[in-house]
Amino acid sequence: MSGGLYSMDQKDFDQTLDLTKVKPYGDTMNDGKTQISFTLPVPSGDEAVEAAKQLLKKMGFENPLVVYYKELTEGYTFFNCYGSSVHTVDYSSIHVPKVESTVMDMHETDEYIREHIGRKIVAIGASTGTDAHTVGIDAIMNMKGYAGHYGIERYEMFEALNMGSQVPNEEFIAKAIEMKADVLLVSQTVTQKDVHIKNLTELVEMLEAEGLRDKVILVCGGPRISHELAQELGYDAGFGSGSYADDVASYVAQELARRMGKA
Ligand code: B12
Repeated sequence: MSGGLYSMDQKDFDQTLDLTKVKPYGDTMNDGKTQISFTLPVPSGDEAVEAAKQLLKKMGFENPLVVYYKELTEGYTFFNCYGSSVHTVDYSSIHVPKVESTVMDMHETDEYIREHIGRKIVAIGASTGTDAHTVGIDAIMNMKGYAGHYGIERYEMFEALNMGSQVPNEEFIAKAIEMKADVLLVSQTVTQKDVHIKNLTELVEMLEAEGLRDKVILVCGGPRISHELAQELGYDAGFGSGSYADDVASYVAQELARRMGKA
């Protein structure tokens, strides 16, 4: 007898990809299958599982399934769940603003700077304000680099200073003036209560007050930073998770050359 557990053919499944109505892909096209985890401030037990399922339904997941749950501490339960999303997005209408430059490696960027700018580019970087996270700015600037990408300190055609973390905006600007910096690299990791917006906005306002804003290329970065947000806040460019020194150095070199009329 034909049929049985493994007899279903590909053609039995929905294979229609409509980019105006994209859903999560689990096992087959358009099944909407999604994994989601969260914590509820309730004690572990059957009522907690039921609460998680009801919440998933309200979030737009059909056939909600709690596959794992555990009390984290008294009165708090963590859940791992699956469900099928009923929602879709129109992928074809999406436009994400991006930094417009050609990404080059360290040697290509150094060569580009020699040819188009003819001197070293001075760059200073810091995690500003209250932000104590150093790993992001180090990844971009450190000599040793990050994930196989050398940081800006290693570039022959950059003079780079990494001021570290919790650098007050006043100190950062004073150093920029002293070094006649072409580029300011600002890192912001903590976004609780929008503190990154406050720190980033304050820097722009202070640069404007000093008459320096147009004299520097102002770049920010961090896990919750996008190019769009950076531009909204008055920055020239923003780089989020997964960016490397190559992206930043290439952009800065090309932008400076453009401003000098030498691109
Ligand atoms: C290590 C760490 C710490 C260490 C930092 C030590 C150090 N020397 O840096 C310590 C323990 C000090 C710490 C403290 C805190 N932390 Co912390 N920390 C982390 C952790 C685990 C890793 C961050 C990291 O190093 N990422 C690796 C780097 C390489 O990634 P990245 O920063 O995203 O950088 C990349 C890009 O964003 C970009 N980039 C970053 N900066 C720049 C700058 C420029 C110019 C450019 C172009 C690009 C760029 O390029 C980088 C490379 O691709 C994260 C959780 C996580 N797993 O991410 C939490 C995390 C960032 N911390 C968090 C919090 C809440 C805190 C505290 C407030 C906790 C507390 N209540 O005390 C304090 C804040 C202290 C302060 N005043 O800032 C939250 C932030 C949540 C939020 N949305 O705000 C996170 C996400 C943890 C969490 N899930 O809650 N933390």
